[in-house]
Amino acid sequence: MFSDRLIKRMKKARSVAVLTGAGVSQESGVATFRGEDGLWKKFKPEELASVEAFVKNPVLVWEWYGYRQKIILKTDPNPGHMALADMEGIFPDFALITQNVDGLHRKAGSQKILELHGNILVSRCMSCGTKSDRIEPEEDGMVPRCACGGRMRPDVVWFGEMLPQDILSQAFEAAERSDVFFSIGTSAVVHPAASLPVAAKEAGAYVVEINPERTVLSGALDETIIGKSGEVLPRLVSRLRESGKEA
Ligand code: BJW
Ligand code: ZN
Repeated sequence: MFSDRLIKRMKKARSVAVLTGAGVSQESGVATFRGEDGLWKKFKPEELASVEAFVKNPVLVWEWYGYRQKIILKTDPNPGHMALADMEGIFPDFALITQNVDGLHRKAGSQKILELHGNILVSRCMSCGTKSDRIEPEEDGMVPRCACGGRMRPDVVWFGEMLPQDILSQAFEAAERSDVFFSIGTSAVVHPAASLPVAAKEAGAYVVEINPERTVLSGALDETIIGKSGEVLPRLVSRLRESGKEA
């Protein structure tokens, strides 16, 4: 399953960066966005994940986020999340960059996490910016309000919105200084996150994708390991430990 080239690069690596997407949480029971069982099969992204959509129909948008929050609260990290938490202890410089908003990497014990698209379990007031970790809305058909009277929205990054700039800069820096970069469980169509594997490759990293399917990026990377992250990652960590790689 693992090429000699990859194991050799990983044994020598000081700096490793990982980009994760919705596929990493699929084995925890969180639906991906695109693909056969993807969330966007039922809902169009532009109808739900943009400021325009929220302004047009805040009740519908909150129903979708409330539904997902309730699912996410009941989920637990899977062996893929756990293996990534283990990897943090193996390399002196390790960055976990995630597009996921479910908080499962933190629940698995990862500490150095760069959340590019925010956190679905946090809400933010559109008027005063106050954040809350109350699960919203308490009833269907409601739009939660802040104490100031402003509308609360999920603290995530919607289409057309800027990503948090300090986190994005740290992500590009980590990608560019990495010796090995992994793109795991992402369709790699949403930018700027999808530019990270390319930036890593251009800066000289060995770039590896882990996904049950090839993606638009596969041809531009060093290798694609076809498989589920919850199966591939624990085997990779075991293989590294067998090869004598320890922090
Ligand atoms: C498994 C598996 C298993 C399944 N194991 N794998 C450059 C070019 C073109 C467009 C743009 C560009 N720059 C910016 C844009 C516009 C836009 C964009 O990228 N559009 C494209 C879609 C065309 N980007 C933006 O608007 C971003 N903002 C921005 O750039 O601001 C600057 C700016 C502003 C204004 C004008 C100009 C510039 C913001 C993007 C925000 C994305 N937000 C979302 C919603 C978050 C909140 C929520 O959760 O509701 O983030 S969209 C959604 O997609 C979510 C995800 O994080 C993101 C990525 O999806 P991901 O993780 O890749 O999931 P999937 O479902 O696509 O893929 C899952 C994969 O897993 C599949 O490959 C499966 O095979 C695999 N898999 N089982 C491993 N067991
Ligand atoms: Zn407020």
